[in-house]
Amino acid sequence: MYLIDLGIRDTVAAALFDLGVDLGAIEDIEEDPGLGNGGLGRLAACYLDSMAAEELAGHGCGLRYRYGFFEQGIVRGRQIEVPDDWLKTGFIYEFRRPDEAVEVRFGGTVSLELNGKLRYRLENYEAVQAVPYDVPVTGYLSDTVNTLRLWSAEPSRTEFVCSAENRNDCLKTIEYKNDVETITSVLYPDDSTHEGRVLRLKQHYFLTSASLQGILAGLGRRGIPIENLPDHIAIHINDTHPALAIPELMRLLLDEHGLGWDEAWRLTVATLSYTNHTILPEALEKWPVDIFQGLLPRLYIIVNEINERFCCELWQRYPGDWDRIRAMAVLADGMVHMAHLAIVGSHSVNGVAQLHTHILKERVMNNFYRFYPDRFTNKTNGVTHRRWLIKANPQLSDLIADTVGPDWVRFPCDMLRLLPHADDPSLQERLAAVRRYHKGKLAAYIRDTTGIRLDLDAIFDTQVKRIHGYKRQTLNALHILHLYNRLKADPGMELTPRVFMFGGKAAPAYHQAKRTIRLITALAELINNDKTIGDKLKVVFLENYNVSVAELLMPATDVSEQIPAASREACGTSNMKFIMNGSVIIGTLDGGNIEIRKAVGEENIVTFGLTAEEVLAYYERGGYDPWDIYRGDERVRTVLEQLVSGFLPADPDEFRPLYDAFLHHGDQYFVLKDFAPYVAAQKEIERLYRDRRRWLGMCLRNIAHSGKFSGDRTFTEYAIDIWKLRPAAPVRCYCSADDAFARAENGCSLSARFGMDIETAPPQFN
Ligand code: 8GP
Repeated sequence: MYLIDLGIRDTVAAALFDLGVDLGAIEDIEEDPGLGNGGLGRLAACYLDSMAAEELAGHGCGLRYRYGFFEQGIVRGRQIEVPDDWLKTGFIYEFRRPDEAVEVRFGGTVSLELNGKLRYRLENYEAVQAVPYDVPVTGYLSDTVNTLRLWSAEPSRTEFVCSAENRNDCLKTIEYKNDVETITSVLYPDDSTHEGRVLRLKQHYFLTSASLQGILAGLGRRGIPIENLPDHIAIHINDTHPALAIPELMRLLLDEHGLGWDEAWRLTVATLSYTNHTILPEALEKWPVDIFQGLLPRLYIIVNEINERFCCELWQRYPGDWDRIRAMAVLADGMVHMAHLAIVGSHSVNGVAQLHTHILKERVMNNFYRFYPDRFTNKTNGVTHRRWLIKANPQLSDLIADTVGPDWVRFPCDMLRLLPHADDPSLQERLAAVRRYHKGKLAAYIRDTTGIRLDLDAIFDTQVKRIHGYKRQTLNALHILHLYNRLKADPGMELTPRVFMFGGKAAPAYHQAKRTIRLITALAELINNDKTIGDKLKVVFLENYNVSVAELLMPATDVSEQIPAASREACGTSNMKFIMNGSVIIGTLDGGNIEIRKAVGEENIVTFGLTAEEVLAYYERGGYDPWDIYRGDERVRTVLEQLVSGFLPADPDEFRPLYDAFLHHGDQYFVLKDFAPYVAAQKEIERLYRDRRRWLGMCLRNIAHSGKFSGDRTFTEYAIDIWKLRPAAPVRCYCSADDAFARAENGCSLSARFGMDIETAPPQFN
């Protein structure tokens, strides 16, 4: 990306070519820093890219994990986890900054000292050194270089030589050193054990404390009085995990800067804002008080105070309504409720798609919405078209530029100018040639890595994302099994050849997700080796799905599977990356799919299944009876029985828990309920694909409307509505005016740039 941002990639590639070196091969050697897991982390990377491109001073803070998210291997059809040793050959883009190291303190006891003023002091704590490594974030053809600051945990006690006399001290020092290094050793430690949970909390605190200390130190260096903090700094909490930023900022303001509670609280709330990325309870963390208090005793006192004051406010508003107060409290039932803390301590709370925000407001966080109606806003996700289109698909980028002019790179809504040409056969054929080139490239990769050979005329159908029950890779798998059954029963059946591709990692302790991978690999073994069905069906599980694999897949995919149980997927971002590259979505009416459908038009997407309202109504009624479907739909009965009858080339007991989840545990993600509509939608996809002109027109219309889903639009909404950010240099125009201020003054809207209507509060640049 650095070469692209500097505008010299082609020059460097040509120069290397003259030297007999292939730039692409060098790029392939570079490791993807595996510092995130799914869409949440990748989204943050997209926004960093957008902020630098738009010349805004926006930086990221994270942890420099020694081992990134595990590398996935598939051995005998099952996932194995291999440590991701991404630093083994060094990471040349980072700069260690020991001069900016700070100390983070764990455990200890809190005492009060009276020194003119009452102050809390932490004693007998364990000190850890947080050392920043700065990674420059360049912007596309811009002068701005922002920073991604990654903190590494190092021992702060000086080393000493071990001898027979100091053996115990020596052992303690070794233990301490190991404990410290564990803090930033691995992303997502296993939280099924007590030790794992404590480690996660340590990581949360380490990140938030180090980052806040770094930010405040920077403010001090610029000579800015702490009282003016929110005028200069906006701190955004990316999901619930860093919610400790609230009590930690309070601690720094109270204990280090000597402010009073009310002033500190005002500054904290005005500085912090919070995005919620999922309504799944697993991410709305709660910490048992004993763990929290033991590890962070001073923060616990602060959280207690926040809770008491908040509960008093609630009491004034809802006198006597104990149930409501308990449901909203930050501390309740022996737990610290981090999502509650995040809402109470931030001036803005946003969801990541209209439906998701609606669900937060009306259901999951309804109590809070009623209490703080002005805090809640929506910011529908967007992804960087520079990585997902310009880098991943330079051929399509050139085709777009040839058709609409070069400005689309800065003004993604210019892609709308493709619309008048969407039915032009010559443009369609040029697009078809680009797509075929990428299908060939992907097929070569799959041949080299799995030995499976693909027919480029087949429909390339892709589902890549974390493996999770709600994302319903199982629905896709059951449909494949059903298609296979149809082909076996009627070998002459008319069917456009299909390649079903899957990619994604299962969390190490998530056994159902691992079984889902095994189910897919068993299907692949069965189907790919069955000569009687010719090449009509193929199933591929792509090992170790990551950003590099995604860049290969997006441009080569005809059909993108976006099929979560409605209401569960907050937004999704791969849906946006796929449409940018001209894929057609088959999807449920969930998250971002709804807004994509609105943008591209109902005729350019295939949707099916229960709506979010229907799913939520079922949840409220305690679910539905999957046996009704089992009894009423022979196709469902057949595929389910095939899971456990030994029909698949795997131990049938392996799939018994999946079978049980569908039938005996209420099918909580509505896989059986949505099976029939999904089968019908898949037939519709096939019908559309067979009409080549129609299909290529759909692809072009998807590309044309994708500008709205550029991360530049989203992050600009964050910058203007939430962070009240002042650009370091004039923001590149929103409507061909010269800067963001022009937008404020002449009322021109983002719609000119992104081809959409959005509601934004009037910009207030401070
Ligand atoms: C994801 C959402 O699942 C996805 O719909 C959304 O597009 C993406 O965030 C970006 O907004 N959420 C997570 O990855 C997530 O909540 N992860 C936490 C469990 C760790």
